[in-house]
Amino acid sequence: MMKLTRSLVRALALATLGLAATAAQAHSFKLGAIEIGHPYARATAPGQPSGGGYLSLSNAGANDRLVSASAEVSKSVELHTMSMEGDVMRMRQVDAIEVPAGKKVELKPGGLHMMFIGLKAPLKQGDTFPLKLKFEKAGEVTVQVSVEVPDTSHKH
Ligand SMILES: [Cu+2]
Repeated sequence: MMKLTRSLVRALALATLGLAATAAQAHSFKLGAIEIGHPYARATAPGQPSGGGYLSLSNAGANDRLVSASAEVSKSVELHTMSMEGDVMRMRQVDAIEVPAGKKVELKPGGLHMMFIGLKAPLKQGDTFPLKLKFEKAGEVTVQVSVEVPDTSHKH
């Protein structure tokens, strides 16, 4: 009885380690022909109402569109684009983000991004949280977002 329990515990511990290692090394997700690379969010200060989320979308299949995103960490997740209006960078909500066939689309600071609106708690560096992405054709996938501190030298 004791022996069985101990080996079970060891097996569970090894399985957990294996999963953690895989997540840290790869940190990309697949949904059919679409690969979702390095989903991350910026760490936020206490009281900050919203935060930015970023990832890359590589599409080896037919034209598709990212139509919505949702996460437990905030009331809603909006898809945003940034553009210059005169001398000012402004962001505005878009209905969908096009993911053309054979292309890689980057959601990154200063460009297309996700916005976690109405954060329930600050996003802390090192935390991860699930994010559900919905594509028009490929359907839905849940990815793990890692919370990172903004680093201007770190190109995504
Ligand atoms: Cu935004």
